[in-house]
Amino acid sequence: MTHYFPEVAEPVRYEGRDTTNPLAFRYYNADQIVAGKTMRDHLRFAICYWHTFQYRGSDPFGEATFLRPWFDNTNSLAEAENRQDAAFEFFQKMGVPYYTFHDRDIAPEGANFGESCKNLEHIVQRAKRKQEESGIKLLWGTANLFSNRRYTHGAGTNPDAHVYAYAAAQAKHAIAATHELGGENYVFWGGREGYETILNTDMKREQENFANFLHMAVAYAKEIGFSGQFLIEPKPMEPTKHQYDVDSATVLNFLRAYDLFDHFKINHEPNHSTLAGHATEHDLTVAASAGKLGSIDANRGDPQNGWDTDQFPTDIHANVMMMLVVLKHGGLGSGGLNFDAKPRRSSVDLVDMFYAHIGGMDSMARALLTAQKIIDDGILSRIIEDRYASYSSGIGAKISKGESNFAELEQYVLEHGEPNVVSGRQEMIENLINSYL
Ligand code: XUL
Ligand code: CO
Repeated sequence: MTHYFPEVAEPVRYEGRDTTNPLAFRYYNADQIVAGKTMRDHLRFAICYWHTFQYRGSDPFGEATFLRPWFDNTNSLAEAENRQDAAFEFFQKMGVPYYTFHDRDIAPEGANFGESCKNLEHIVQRAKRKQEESGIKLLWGTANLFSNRRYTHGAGTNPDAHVYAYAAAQAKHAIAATHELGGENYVFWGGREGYETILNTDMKREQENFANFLHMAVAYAKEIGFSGQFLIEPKPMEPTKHQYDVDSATVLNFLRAYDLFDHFKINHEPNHSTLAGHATEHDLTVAASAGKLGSIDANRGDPQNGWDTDQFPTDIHANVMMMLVVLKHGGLGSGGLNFDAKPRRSSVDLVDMFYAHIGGMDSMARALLTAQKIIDDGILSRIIEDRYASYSSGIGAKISKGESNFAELEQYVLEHGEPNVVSGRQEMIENLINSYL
């Protein structure tokens, strides 16, 4: 069998923070126990197929810069097999437990729908063997319902029922493939589920149709016995001008409105929150507070760019803010940290794929250790407890239990006069967090 990454002969190892080896982990020590769980089980890292094995470095102004040896420009099944061999070699060398894919990343579209399904089934059977041999598991699968020109007006929100049917048929096979491979989740990201101009759009109808699409997916999962978690990945724009799944709050409202709440959680992506004008920790907290934190597409944006740059998450402070929310809400469950991230176009070498993922894994591992220390020290939770202490007794407890009313509260104010304004201590708390970094 060809070896695609001869430069990195052995799997990447943990060598501790003082190592000078750029191809070693400084913080990610898979078997190290943190708060009763291994780092492996806390972080549940996944490598994505699309950026890592499909993306070739092209941008709107220039051609491919990554000359990957698994491409032969035939878009054939043989090419897909080579890509799959490269992918599994890379997963194993990086020591991640999981991977993720779109149906069209792993297998090419055929001349017609039936042929596309056959291609997918062939690659799925091969993936099954490779998963068994390597122990690598599928975190989630999804359908690419946005690249082909047929989806230019959307998939599950398309104004044409024929395209809608095509998207449903494709999703059916992608769910079946995910099930076949033991996928622990299945993702819906609505890249084209939105609109360009309201002048030609019936928004209510599109949203109702999309809700029906998701109900059909739930019914199909039940029919085939797929018990993985369904996830929706919010993003406000790009490629569509206005996408319906703007942010966590919008998605939760949609799920509640269309009786889908019990069947879905959120797949959060930091760079998508940024595009929605939120801090990542805000959007994550909205999902987590509703018990809907499903998984994370770990990446970061660029504060100076207004688009989805999908960079590796190497900002330690941002990662600590993220891990604080994750740990506080009991971890990622069946989700994980999926690197929906790509090296820059100028990082042209195969070895750059290793540096990129090592950086992401080490930064998240370091953030896990730091966030757990902050939690263990208890200062932050005491600050929050004290801040809301007035709701633990007296009139505050009555308010909390929903047992008060406006007249009683007016009487309280008449008796107690003007409240004492207390400091939020924001700067002190920010300094405290920095003292852990
Ligand atoms: C696009 C994006 C997707 C989803 C899966 O911005 O994040 O790759 O994660 O369709
Ligand atoms: Co994503």
